[in-house]
Amino acid sequence: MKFDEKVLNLINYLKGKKICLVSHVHPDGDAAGSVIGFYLFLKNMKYPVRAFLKDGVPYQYAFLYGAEFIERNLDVSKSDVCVLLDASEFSRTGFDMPDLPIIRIDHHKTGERYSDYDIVVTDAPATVSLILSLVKVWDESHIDERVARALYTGLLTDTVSFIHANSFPWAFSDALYLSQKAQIDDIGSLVYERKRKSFYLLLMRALERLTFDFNDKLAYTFIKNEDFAETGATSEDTDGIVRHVISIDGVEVGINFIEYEKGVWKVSARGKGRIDLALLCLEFGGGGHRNAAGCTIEGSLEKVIKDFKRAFEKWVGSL
Ligand SMILES: [Mn+2]
Repeated sequence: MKFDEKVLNLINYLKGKKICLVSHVHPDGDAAGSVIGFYLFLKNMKYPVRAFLKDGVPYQYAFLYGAEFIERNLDVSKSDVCVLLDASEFSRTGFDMPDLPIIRIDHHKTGERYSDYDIVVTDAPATVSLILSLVKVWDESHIDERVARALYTGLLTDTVSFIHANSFPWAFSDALYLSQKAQIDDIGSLVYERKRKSFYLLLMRALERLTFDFNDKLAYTFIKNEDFAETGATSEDTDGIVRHVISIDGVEVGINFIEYEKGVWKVSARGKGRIDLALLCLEFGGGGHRNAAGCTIEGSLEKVIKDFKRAFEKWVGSL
């Protein structure tokens, strides 16, 4: 089925329904932007809609109008259908799977199919781009300034300020469209130039621990569970640390191992295109995109790094 047909089908299916929106834990700008943007659009349409993020809206995105309506405890008692945004699997939401039809709107490469109405487009720059395609067809007159600002925030962050390959040319046409709907020139500064002190305290530790391997093709660092308490940082402060690791010239894969829970390490992987990190992370039950992926590995830090390096070694030949 063609993309336009899929969009129309989904709109027809959602029409008249009570809709619940969810996205993943540790939400990034695309998760928060797509949930908030779609929520506000449906509200403008007078739909009964509720939106849930287990970890709430991180402080970087709390400036968005609509952030205050996002709930943290999933309650689907008044919903007919649950739309899963920007997540490859429902389990990524941190909520128990409700007894409702699930529809996935996403651009991650790996993951589950939940219904015939799913819209999964792996070359979309961001999930907000898929939401924008949908709301333009549904009723463009309800894309107001607030909706546009939320969607633009997802677009800006998932393309890392339009430097990622997923920017061309789709993201630029979305950005042009959204800039005509809303004032967006303050959003970059609101997202990127308001880091907390705790972010830098955590970053200092991470940079000090930077380790190189495989002739400097792999660089990694780690955040231990106790680092959070010692620096006053939260999971929101880990966002962006791995960018520093992958920004080093010559490094092909950059990793941040983060111990959110004692003995459970979230592997945040970034690449430059020569290794498919979604497939590499799939070996540990994770997934994502070619150049940005993640997975979880349990055990001591030494074991986790060893396990990851063993998997990495199989791919290093392609470098
Ligand atoms: Mn995304």
